[in-house]
Amino acid sequence: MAADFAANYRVNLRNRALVACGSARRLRLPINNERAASAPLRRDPVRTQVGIVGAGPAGLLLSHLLHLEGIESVVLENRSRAAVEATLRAGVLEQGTVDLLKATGVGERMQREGAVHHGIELRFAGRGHRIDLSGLTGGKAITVYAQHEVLKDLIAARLAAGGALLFEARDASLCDLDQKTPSIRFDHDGGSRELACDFVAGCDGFHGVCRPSMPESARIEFTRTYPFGWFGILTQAPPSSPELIYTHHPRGFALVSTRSPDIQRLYFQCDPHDDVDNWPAERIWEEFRVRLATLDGWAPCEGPVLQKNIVAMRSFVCEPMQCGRLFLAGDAAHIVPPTGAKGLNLAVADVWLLSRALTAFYRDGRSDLLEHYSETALTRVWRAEHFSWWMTSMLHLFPGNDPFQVRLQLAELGYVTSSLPKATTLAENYVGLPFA
Ligand code: RFL
Ligand code: PHB
Repeated sequence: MAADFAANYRVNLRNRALVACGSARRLRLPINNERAASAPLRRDPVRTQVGIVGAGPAGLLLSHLLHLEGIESVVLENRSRAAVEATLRAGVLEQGTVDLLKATGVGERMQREGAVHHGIELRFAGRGHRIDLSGLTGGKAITVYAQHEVLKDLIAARLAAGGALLFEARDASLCDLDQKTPSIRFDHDGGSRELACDFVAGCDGFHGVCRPSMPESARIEFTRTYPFGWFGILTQAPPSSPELIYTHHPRGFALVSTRSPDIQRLYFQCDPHDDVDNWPAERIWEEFRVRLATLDGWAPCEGPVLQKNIVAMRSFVCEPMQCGRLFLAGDAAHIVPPTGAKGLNLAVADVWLLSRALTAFYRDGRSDLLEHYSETALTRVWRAEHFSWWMTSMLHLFPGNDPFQVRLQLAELGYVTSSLPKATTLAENYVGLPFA
């Protein structure tokens, strides 16, 4: 791989300048990647081109995309492989995410085991209304395939290709982000380590260390915390519906999703401070029965509750998504409430963009895509932020149960399900806008 890289590496970029697009502060940094890719990888590598913090969808996919372009990376993850592969999160993959996973050779099991959905149902006032996603978007669809299955596929692909994934790499800290060679210090296998890189990719999620490593004066953060959470269950039962159901109800939002022919995923809006232990299975099913009921007697298929959890809901964006040689991607830079099913897909779009920019840099000696990474990514991020906020606002019960607001929600739902342009807006955002 180093030889391929050397053949491609035509330009000496020693004095090229990279401009961070921080609105609060602008940094001009010389880039020197002469030593890139030449260091042999030992068990714990000491030198790489791109140091990636976090083995979630963003970090693993970035490492995979860079590998396909002959660019070396090392992924540092503070949890164990088993813990990463067991974390229950997203389920809906946009068309663009599916196409990218397929095109880059990691979509085989997703194609076999994932379920392609061509529509969703919006349910309100006791009636269901189908949004024909494919009909409204020229044939695009979503695929329901659990995030941890995507992670298993990416980890297997990276390991099969000899990729450097260091699990249980603890206490990472970033150094010299404004220097030619930033580095990541961390503990692994009982010792302190240091990884020198050309670039650091901060893919360590909302609670990671990368975003806080940017000086406060170099970033602006936008936050909205919602006064509700989602109570999610996994149940052993056949599907209640062939398509996802997003329900507006006087007692609050409910969502019917799926995982496999035997396992279903359902959510209902709850108090974010509630405790799952307050909810025995019978109480959970009673809540679903009430919220999902239709005038013609629809009821969910029930089964044993295998897992239950509560997630808080927030919108969050950090601007810019770059500081010197640190580039943020995924939840490290932005969070959306899960109502639009956008979080994982945004992480995928970010790292696709970042991989294009890094490839242009290493292969063609162009730094313009890196310079514009933050600005380009944020344009798409804010669109998804708006869509997720809009879906959340339209479907959830807000404190005070203001009848005026409820009437507005019902008017909006009536419009979305009866107007072709409005339904098309929902459909094209839901299946995913183009990556860039
Ligand atoms: P992740 O997945 O949080 O991964 C970050 C990784 O970094 C590690 N880490 C560190 N490693 C080393 N050193 C440190 N100091 C570290 N700090 C953290 C963590 O252990 C972790 O492994 O971020 P990433 O890669 O940006 O991916 C984002 C997605 O996980 C997230 O946006 C989605 O799960 C959101 N989401 C959904 N997105 C969708 O696109 N479609 C959906 O249907 C969907 N449904 C959901 C969701 C999120 C949910 N919850 C739990 C909030 C449903 C739910 C309920
Ligand atoms: C899921 O299946 O976990 C899921 C589906 C749709 C959403 C969020 C989560 O909007």
